[in-house]
Amino acid sequence: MIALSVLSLASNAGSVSDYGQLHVQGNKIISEITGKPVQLKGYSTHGLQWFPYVTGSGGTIENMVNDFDVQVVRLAMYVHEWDLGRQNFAGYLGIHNNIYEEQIRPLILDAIANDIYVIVDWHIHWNNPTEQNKHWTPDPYTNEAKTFFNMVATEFGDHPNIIYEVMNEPGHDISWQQVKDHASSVYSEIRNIDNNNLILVPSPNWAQSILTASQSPLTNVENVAYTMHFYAQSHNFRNEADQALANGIAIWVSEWGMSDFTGDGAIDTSNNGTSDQWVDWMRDRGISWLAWNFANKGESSSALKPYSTDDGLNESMWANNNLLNGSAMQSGPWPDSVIKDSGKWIRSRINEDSLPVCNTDCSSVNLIQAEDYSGMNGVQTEMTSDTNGGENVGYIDPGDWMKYPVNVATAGNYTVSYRIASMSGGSFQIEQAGGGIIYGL
Ligand code: IDC
Repeated sequence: MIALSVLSLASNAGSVSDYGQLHVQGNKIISEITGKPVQLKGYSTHGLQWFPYVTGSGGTIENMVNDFDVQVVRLAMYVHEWDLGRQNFAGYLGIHNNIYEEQIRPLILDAIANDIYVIVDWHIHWNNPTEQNKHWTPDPYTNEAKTFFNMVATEFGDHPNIIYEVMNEPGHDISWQQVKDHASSVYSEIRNIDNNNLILVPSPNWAQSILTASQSPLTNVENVAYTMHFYAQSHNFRNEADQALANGIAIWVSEWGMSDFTGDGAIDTSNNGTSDQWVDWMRDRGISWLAWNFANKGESSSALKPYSTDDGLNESMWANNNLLNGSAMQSGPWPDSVIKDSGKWIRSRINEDSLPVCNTDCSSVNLIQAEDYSGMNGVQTEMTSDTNGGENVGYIDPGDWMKYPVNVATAGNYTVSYRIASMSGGSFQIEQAGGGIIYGL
């Protein structure tokens, strides 16, 4: 039996109070508070050395939480990146060796103060630099990463807010084994100090070959999810990603953009367009995501327009530009006039309910995964190799049930189809709120 109940979903603010410690279980991220899968949504920063945030109370993070309802923010800490404009190496191991003290540390504190999750990202593009892509970094800086994450874990590891991303992206020249070597080394360093928080490991080939990662994940590790990155105008590898889920790994999209892979170019905000298909796909699988990027750069993936003197923003609230040599970011709040189309679209997708529910038009709901129940009696989930399956629900005895929050806002007739298999027959029914009304009879 399936019980449908009408529920309102938890608000976005205060995500860490709502969900607490996160744990990877099979291909899902589970909240220790609700015991159920969670999907978290938010934004990645741009390179904080170029677009520094206003830190502290009333700063950029607080306004991202208030205005954009982010539940998680990713701090892209560039490590060693050739900066064409400055003809020097930008980042933590480059000329911005103050970036941890000036940006990362205060922004972690801001995330904690605002009760959201925060990803600390070792933002490297690890590949052999070419004439065209001079910024690629030919070294993952594993030892430096260990020292860095040791420092972060020592100070913040007892906060469930913290998520470690041991590397942004390994390029096409880097083997999966090389990535695993770096990741295991940093993993052990973090686990010596912090046994609880989630660790994100990049999948190979610019975090796109998630299938490869799923075929040979790290062994003897706990609470590890694999990152997958895509740019909606350039990439569609959802089928491979479904196979990766079926292989049993948890996926975390720590970076995706509505633009093409350069971070710029046209974007598509249409229904069933390139971004819509991806975001629906992540919603239906409960995959957490962070959009690239929350900054005011003149590129289409950036949420905000480059500021100008007449846009009504209060310049005294801009980040101190001299400190890090960057283009200042304002603390917010941001009037609609400075938010780009991509920013408005992402904001509305962050704001929608995380579970696959139908709030307004139930005819548009296309898939609720069986294992995404919000409560149950007597059943168990298991991996399946069925197309788009992920997991299925089994061991169903008489009287067992699963519950799904579906908010049917408009009265009407709706068709529900379900996929079901049984070796010995049986019956199945859909009820409202556990029994009063039985549908479809
Ligand atoms: C891009 C920025 C762009 C910057 C470039 C090099 O959008 O302004 O000049 O990096 O630093 C990624 C990377 C991410 C890229 C993004 C878009 O993780 O750093 O940002 N991208 O190219 N992977 C795939 C795409």
